[in-house]
Amino acid sequence: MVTKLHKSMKKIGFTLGCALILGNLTVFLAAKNVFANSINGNFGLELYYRDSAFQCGSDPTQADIKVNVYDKSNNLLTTMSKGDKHIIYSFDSADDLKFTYNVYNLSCISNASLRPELGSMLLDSNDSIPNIEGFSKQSSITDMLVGLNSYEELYLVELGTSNISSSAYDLQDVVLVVDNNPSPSD
Ligand SMILES: [Ca+2]
Repeated sequence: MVTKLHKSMKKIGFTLGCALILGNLTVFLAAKNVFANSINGNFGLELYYRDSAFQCGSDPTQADIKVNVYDKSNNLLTTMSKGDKHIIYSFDSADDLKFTYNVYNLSCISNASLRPELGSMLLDSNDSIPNIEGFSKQSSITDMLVGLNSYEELYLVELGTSNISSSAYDLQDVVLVVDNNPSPSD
């Protein structure tokens, strides 16, 4: 009787122990999932929608472009307007994200149209910035970055044409700056 009870207690203890270990493992895995690995001790990234320049032909009226930020599973993380900064804790690179663009305020594109990305470039801080003039006297990528002290990555977007020899292919229709050292006080 005593032995039987003892065995039952041991079994319960074993089951409880397994449940606790599994519980901890689940918490651990969940934590790993939420916080991306970081080499600098800070988690996540800050997106900064630095600038945009997009217009209809020679009409200098500028588009208002909203940037929708998704993860690779198509979960919408945020929608940004020019000048916005947004910290995302779950990812460490723009490479982990997807973007779509809604265009407003242009005569040649109906309001709120979803505009496809026809070209893009993700640069590290060590990469040289493409030397491309802005279309129809728009600021170039380099102009748009004047005064910016540092960044981890730059995400450059072309929404006008996929023809890389066209003067409209200026990769500054949307310029996103990625900081991998985000601080909530920034
Ligand atoms: Ca442009």
